Amino acid sequence: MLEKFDRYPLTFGKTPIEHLPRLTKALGGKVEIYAKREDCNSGLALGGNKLRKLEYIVPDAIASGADTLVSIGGVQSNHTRMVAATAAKIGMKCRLVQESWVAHDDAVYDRVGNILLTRLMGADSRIVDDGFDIGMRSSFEEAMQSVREEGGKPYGIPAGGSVHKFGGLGYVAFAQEVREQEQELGFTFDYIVVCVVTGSTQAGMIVGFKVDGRAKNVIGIDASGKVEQTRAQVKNIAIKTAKLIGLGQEITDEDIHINPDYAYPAYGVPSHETNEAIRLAAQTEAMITDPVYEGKSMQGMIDLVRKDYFPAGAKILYVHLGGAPALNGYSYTYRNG
Ligand code: 5PA
Repeated sequence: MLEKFDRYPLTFGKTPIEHLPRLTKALGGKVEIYAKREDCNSGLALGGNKLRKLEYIVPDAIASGADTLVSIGGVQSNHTRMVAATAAKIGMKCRLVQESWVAHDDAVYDRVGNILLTRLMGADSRIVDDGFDIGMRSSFEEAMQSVREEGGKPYGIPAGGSVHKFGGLGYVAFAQEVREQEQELGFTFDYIVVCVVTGSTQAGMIVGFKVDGRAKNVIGIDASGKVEQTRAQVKNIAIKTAKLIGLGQEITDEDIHINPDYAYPAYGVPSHETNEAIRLAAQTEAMITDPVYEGKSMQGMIDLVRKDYFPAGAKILYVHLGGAPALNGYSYTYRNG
């Protein structure tokens, strides 16, 4: 399905699927919980989901003759960290717009975690005041223009790599990888739980799992707090990606399952329940999730298990997309664990 697309390897290869027996037991043992460790996918600056997307974007960037990757995210964006890492690895420059997406104060929020790593890798990272939005921004266009004015050739990558024409391909490949691992494991997963914000991770999975009728079993847990915008973006990317790969099946509203219940109180701000979920995963499995993304999808999965949303005996694959560096920006929240 993806053979016709160039891929520039940035990851180690297949990511492990890990059984989580202590978390399974802590949640009553009625369903079996596994994690697919996208957070351990690469040696590039602590890795994460964006690298799967960037593997299909980089060949286009190189072919364009660009010398600078340009992208955008929040101050503690994982995506911009991954673009900075990719630029360093392929020998390009990197210009980033880091917007003030999160209503969160911590003395070192703009100095630690993702942004620290981003700066360390030599990216030119510029913090601006704009608030949260997953769409296209004027600050992004200004960053592109500033590279041009300095005589450089920019290559633009949208927020989360999502609305890029190849942004959905990485997670189509993910679905194929899961199918191969299911063969080795000797069973299939009934549900896949994944955090969703800018949309191409879930959209790629929807297209990839549509092949075997499982698109609707991909449960997106919204962390954007703007679920209608996110749902529309997921649908749009899934439709375009399906067309691009020649899927031959139509993506419909029934294929897109997004749960809005766990994004509160706001994007980037963990609720008490988010923090409890982060602690439970850490204390049962030493699996580290963050307050912006994976903590919310962990919270969602835990709550859905406790509510008996999943039938007894179901096998659930929690997809861990990375993001732990942001925890450093929440040092006060977790000062006592
Ligand atoms: C992000 C995104 P999508 O944006 O593809 O829906 O993925 C959501 C997601 N988990 C889930 C982690 C750890 C993520 O980093 N991060 C963004 C960023 O700027 O880092 C794009 C928002």
